[in-house]
Amino acid sequence: MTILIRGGTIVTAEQTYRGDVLCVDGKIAQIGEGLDAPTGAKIIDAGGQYVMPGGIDPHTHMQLPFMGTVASEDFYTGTAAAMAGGTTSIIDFVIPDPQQNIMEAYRTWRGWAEKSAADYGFHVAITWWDESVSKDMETLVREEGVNSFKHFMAYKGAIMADDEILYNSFSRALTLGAMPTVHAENGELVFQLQKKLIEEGITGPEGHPLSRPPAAEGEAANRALRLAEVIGVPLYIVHVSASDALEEIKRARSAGQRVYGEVLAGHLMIDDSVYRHPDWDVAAAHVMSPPFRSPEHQAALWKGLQSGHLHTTATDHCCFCADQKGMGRDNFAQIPNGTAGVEDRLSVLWTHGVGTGRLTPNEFVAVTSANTAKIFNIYPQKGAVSVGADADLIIWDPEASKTISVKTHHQNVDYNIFEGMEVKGLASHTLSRGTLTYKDGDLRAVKGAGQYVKRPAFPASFDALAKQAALNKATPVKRP
Ligand code: DUC
Ligand code: ZN
Ligand code: ZN
Repeated sequence: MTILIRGGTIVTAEQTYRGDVLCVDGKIAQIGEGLDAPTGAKIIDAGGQYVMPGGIDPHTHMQLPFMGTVASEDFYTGTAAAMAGGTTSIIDFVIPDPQQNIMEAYRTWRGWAEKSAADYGFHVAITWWDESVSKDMETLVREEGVNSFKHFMAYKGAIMADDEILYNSFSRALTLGAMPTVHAENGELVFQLQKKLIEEGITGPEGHPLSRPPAAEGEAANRALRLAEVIGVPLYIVHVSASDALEEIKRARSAGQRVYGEVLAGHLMIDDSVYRHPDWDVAAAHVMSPPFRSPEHQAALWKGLQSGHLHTTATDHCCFCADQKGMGRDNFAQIPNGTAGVEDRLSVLWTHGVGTGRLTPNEFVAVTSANTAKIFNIYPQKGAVSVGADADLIIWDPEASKTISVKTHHQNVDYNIFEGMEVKGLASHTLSRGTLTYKDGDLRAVKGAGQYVKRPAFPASFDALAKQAALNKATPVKRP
């Protein structure tokens, strides 16, 4: 299939310029002004609009089995909704149960993802440790194109990774050239606070943020960073929600550590007053972890994104409907954690980032696709508008507007955390590997059209770090 996108302004993380983009057989074949349309090519007029890389959401949980239920969005419905908002790739998570064989879990998730409409990859969670896990990490990196491993420092008694697991897995990741990532919350502290709050009679969703204070996030971020520092491995911290964690990232970066921070559109936009909403269902619909924070944290997160201490934006898209949330009606700690957003991230970021002057359009591309592609080593296949790159593109109409609503969204969930938000700046067209999957309200995402994207290990930079770690090794003192 051949498509010529004509007359748009190309915006990448580095440049803004006028040009036409010719897409042939899923790749960008040519970029230039006044390109001729090959015979049979479909022509899309992008006059007055921007042509940008499709969004990459590095943090989603489609059909995740979690907290006694399964997320309502599957790989098809979730990636179709993503396309409607201009996101063309996701990185989801394989989360093995403790003691479950890692490769078995990986194959299960790969099977579920076969119906994906968008391209996808996986971070694999390390939830337990033994020699087989170490071996499977190698297989995943060398044979399956997995270059990142996730560690939940929360969810005690379920998937929580303690310091022993963190140490072993981070060390193994270093030798394999893979990136450790963490959900940073002190799981023991959260567990104890949940118990205490319930004993005190605080059983509603207002207890959720009280049980997960910013300090619990700051402590875990610091612990993961210090472990990574000693081991000599880079670290990616998912969904930074509190200034406490951001300050730890800033400190580590200033000290020369290679650390990356991710922020969610929800954490930038929504504050913790939602948990005190008089309607239990509304309050419960916002239960996710880490929780939404007080406004001063949101202001700090925006500054972190602007200053480059936070690098990527994501959604942690993990949908549970009202009946599922109801599982925690008598105990907030049993409300399935998760909120949606994969469809809305780009328009929310454009409106409140570019529209307010906090971000330039180039910075918008950096934080919605290019940085993720670079950090997870799939650049410029993804996150770029360049010859040879996958033709994952959006045509972005900066004048188009809408009001976000559960009534009109495509996500398979009965609540939208951005309900009623006016956004200005929308994808008018989405192309996935050169195929038009969305056009002005017409969603044409194809079940199963998404491809698994292998992400190679990072040999060069990680070797340097390994050498540095070796240099730092103590030598035994020879005594007579
Ligand atoms: N947080 C959530 O809110 N849902 C899924 C997992 C997570 O860490
Ligand atoms: Zn998480
Ligand atoms: Zn998550």
